[in-house]
Amino acid sequence: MTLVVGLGISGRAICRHLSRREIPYMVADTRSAPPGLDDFHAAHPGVEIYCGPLTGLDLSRVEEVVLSPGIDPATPGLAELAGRTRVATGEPLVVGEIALFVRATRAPIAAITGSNAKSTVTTLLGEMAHEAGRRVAVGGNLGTPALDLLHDTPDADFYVLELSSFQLETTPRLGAESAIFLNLSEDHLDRHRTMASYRAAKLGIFRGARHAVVNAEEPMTWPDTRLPAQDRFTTLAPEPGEWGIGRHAGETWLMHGSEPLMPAGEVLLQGRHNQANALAALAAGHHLGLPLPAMRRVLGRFAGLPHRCEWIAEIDGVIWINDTKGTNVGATLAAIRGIGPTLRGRLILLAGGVGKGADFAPLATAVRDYVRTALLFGLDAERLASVLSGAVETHCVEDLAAAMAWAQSLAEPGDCVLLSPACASFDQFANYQERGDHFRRWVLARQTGAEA
Ligand code: UMA
Ligand code: ADP
Repeated sequence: MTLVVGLGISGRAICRHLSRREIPYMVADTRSAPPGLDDFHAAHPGVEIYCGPLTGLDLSRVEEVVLSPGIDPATPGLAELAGRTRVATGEPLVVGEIALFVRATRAPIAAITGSNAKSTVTTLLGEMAHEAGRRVAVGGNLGTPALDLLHDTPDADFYVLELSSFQLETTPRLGAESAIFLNLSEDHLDRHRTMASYRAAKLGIFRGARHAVVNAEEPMTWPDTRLPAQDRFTTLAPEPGEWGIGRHAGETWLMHGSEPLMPAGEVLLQGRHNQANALAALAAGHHLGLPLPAMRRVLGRFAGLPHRCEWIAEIDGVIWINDTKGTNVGATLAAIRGIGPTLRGRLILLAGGVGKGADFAPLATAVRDYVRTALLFGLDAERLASVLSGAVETHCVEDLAAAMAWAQSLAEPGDCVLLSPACASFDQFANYQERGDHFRRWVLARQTGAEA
């Protein structure tokens, strides 16, 4: 009997996968009443479901445990199973959904991880493959859960998977054709506790990989072991063989070593950090045999995903940008540094929520350089204020709505109101999308009012 832990998006995908393969399983969820329980019962009649603390579970019939990413393997009831292996296969007893994915397909996998830019690079690489006429399926931590891709696109030439540290932590061997580790900055320390164990989880992307793409400027993204092939990207002038940014014909170009690839100005995504993202996608695409003209066309037209530095409106000379996906310090820094220098005025920063144990201090310098006022809300508002108040004027407010109302009264023509919270949303919202949607609705309603 397999035990599936967690009844969220991944848990349900794991159950569908096991049902399709007629592998017997039961389900456990640590919550007393997980959302959607009745629907699950209806879709999977006869499947045993346990709700509550995992210490109350009888594991005597369990041959394998498949964890959802939101479940910490150190949870009491599971922690005792760490290090145990399955007698039949010698694999760890406790794995995650991606271990089942690897077992079920022989198609090549391009895998993307990092603290930021995973979704952007995953989408870019997927679009590049489509453009090149390849049968590609894209998902994982973004969009369709990995195991559903196998069912939806069983004949894929290759799979492009965005993978989180939580998913990699429970994947014994990924065996990726190309493994991309974009960057590493503080995130999820409430779960991983130290940067060393957060990084160790992410390094799982390289287990069994044939090719790596790493950030030349961030040694923390480099594998600890030698892989058959490796590409490095940088936003500086590239060393021979590196993917970087250099001068060609009097212009700034994306380069592969000394070979010019495309003018940087033709990349529609804005900001230096997005040029790094483009280079990472180009390096992986090159390894996967995608032709440069197809990759260039995608970079020339891809305007970015919603909720990532998304331009919503300009009202009375003030620009409103939704970067709700800025859920950690690294992303918010990239947004401030990317947008700040382009303004006539200054930024009004809306930030706060659940800081996941991160140190906010690295924000102070960029905030001093580009922010007029920081309006802070949510669980960690005070902690943010204690770091930022030395740099700029700060105010702690009840919630995002209050922050937006205040921002509107403070902003001057030429300014930009930027929602880039540096925090997760779940103290006041269901998820980051709901937070961004709230921002967008509020702004668009003001725009309609302003135009009326
Ligand atoms: N939960 C419990 N008890 C349980 C099961 C879940 O309390 O028994 C709680 C968890 O603590 C968590 C929430 O329920 O807060 C969701 O957990 P889950 O594992 O059921 O999550 P899914 O709904 O399966 O969604 C997951 C990813 N979420 C997490 O890793 C927390 C989604 O990424 C992903 O899109 C989805 O699988 C499909 O692959 C979201 C995310 O925030 C966007 N990811 C983090 C990030 O990107 O930084 C890692
Ligand atoms: P992820 O899936 O890793 O969360 P996203 O592509 O959704 O990545 O972007 C998350 C956040 O990171 C957004 O706020 C985005 O603007 C920001 N971001 C994008 N690229 C970079 C980068 N190279 N470095 C730092 N932050 C980035």
